[in-house]
Amino acid sequence: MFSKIVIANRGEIALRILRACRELGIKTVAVYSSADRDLKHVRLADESVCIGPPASIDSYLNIPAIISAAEVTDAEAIHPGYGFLSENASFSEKVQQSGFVFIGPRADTIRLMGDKISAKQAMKAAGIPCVPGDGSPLGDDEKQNLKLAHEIGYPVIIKAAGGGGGRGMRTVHTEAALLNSIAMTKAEAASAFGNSTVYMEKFLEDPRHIEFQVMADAHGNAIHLGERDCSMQRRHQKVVEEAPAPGITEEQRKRMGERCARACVEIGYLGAGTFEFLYEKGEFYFIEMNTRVQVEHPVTEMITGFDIVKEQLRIAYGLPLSITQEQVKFTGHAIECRLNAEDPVNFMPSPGIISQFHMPGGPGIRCETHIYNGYKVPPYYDSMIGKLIAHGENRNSAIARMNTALSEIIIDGIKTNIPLQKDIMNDQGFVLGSQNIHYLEKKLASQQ
Ligand code: MV4
Repeated sequence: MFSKIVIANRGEIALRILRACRELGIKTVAVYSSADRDLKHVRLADESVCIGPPASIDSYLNIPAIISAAEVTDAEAIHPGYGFLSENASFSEKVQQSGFVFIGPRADTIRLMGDKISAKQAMKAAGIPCVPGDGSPLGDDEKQNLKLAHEIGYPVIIKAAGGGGGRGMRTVHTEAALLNSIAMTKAEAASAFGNSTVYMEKFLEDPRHIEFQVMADAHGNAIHLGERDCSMQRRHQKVVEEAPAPGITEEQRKRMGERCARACVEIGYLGAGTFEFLYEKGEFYFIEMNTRVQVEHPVTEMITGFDIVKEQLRIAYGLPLSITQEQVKFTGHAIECRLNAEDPVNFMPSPGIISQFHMPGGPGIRCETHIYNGYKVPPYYDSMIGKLIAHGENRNSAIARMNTALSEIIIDGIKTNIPLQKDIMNDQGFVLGSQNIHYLEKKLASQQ
């Protein structure tokens, strides 16, 4: 195994990676911005290197500083976590060129999936069902574009190849609006992503967001770890995630999971990955692939008993997958509530000092957070300060355990979304399950 790696991230995921390293006997190097000297994982790491001032662009996105940190500490590999440089193909390339291992897929795979058109084409070719629409770049021929939309049928959606995660897209409900919408999306894409390429798809009106977790090694093996439902979201930020997805049958799981794993083998995928689907009227439609470990990976870990982050490290070192598909067993149900330092009503960020923190516990409860008494939540980064995960023998028991944990947890000194999470866990529609991607926003709008 590696003897030392750099953790190129902050907050709860940096601590999660540090814990996996400890279990595997890997020494850790924490890299941190000058606003993050007091992060829990920085204190726990074997070594730490300050990589710049608070602004992400100067620190956690500062490629030369991070690679220098690996050089001066004589580390062998770099784990990017999620966000920041985790899906930056040129970072991964520079890490490799500098003689280090990037803990993630190959640079060309990251690049392939970063372009939503090439991702869709690759997945279509690998037998993954995609949203209707030919998945090729739209040209300048207006007649041709009108014809394509007519064939797909309105409503359609125009998406930027360089977008993803909800950025750079526009829905079109009538023929009269099509050409202007294409022009607008192209112009926005050019300025936001430096790439004006757009494509057209059928717009699905009320799908669920269901994603499959996969892991693939460098020896041609791939497995799936089932699916997660991430439909409870607001403005493309997930709020609650769960596994398994309510109502998805064992046959659907096996069929789609095995297709995703097979696609991984076909494209030479390496490490942990997620296939994002829209799910509507019993059908799955691929939209994007994420080439990183995700915030919501713990719900999959809870129902499989499998450590995704440890496996990422093993795979990056070149070891074969530690289990076969037949050894993957799903037990019970897990729910994750994201904990954000924000106003629960108007969602404004709420940085500041945590005057008091009590971690909840009990059977089936897992709390992934870097906060502690007296920790100061800086204003410079994402407002997520942790995640509460509840596992139970079934969905109702997971919800009951989450409710217990939410009533126990104390985070004082800053505003958090804990009141919102309590509200969601007691919402009739949430308790019923299987709600679509618009459910939470509609609920919040009705409460205004
Ligand atoms: C869609 C869609 C409906 N139809 N594509 C938003 C994020 C990005 N990953 C893709 N997104 C969507 N693509 C088609 N053809 C609706 C969304 C969408 C969405 C998807 C997943 C989770 C939340 C969402 C919220 C709004 C829109």
